[in-house]
Amino acid sequence: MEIVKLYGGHGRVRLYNPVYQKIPVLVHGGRPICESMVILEYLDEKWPQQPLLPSDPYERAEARFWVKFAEDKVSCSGMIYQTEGEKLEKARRDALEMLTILEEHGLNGKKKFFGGDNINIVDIAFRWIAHWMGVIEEITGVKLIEGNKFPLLKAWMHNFKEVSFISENLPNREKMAAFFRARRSMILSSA
Ligand SMILES: N[C@@H](CCC(=O)N[C@@H](CS)C(=O)NCC(=O)O)C(=O)O
Repeated sequence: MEIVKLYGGHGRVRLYNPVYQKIPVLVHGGRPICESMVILEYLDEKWPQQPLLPSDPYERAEARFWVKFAEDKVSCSGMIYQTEGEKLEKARRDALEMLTILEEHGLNGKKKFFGGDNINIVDIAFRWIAHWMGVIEEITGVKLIEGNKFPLLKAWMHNFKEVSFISENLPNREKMAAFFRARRSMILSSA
């Protein structure tokens, strides 16, 4: 399997994802598949021996609900590193509201993961909370997950990053911080 992960503006992104020109794009057998969650559903259907979605229809619907929630809300965290002043304060409030919903409704009553004992598509949909969000907190100075506020989320972040195939594939934190710091100053200076 050839996995192509490129940043926007590069020719191959335009070639593989001409509609949105965004990453990630999975190129399998020369054919591109775009949109993170479409890619995950493709992997689930192509390699059913490693299921990402539950088999029970009701549980599948529940998982899809949270995946949609993750997609809808990823932008509020993105806004934190792209803004300052009042807009940043609004993005901070929105992100805290999203985390509170996850703590109270998403993880409550669950086991180690959103998927129960094992990682499923919902855990992967919220991967950015486990790794990327800390980087954004560091470069903006906005603290979201602090003290004893989100015990279930904190435990989940720990469990998620403990899984070997996750920890072995996490992007380098320093490189991420440098990338997003530079991107933040570029966005703010052109605003
Ligand atoms: N809904 C899309 C969102 C993709 C997206 O926003 N990708 C960003 C990076 S996370 C991107 O390619 N931005 C353009 C750029 O970085 O130049 C998905 O989940 O795949």
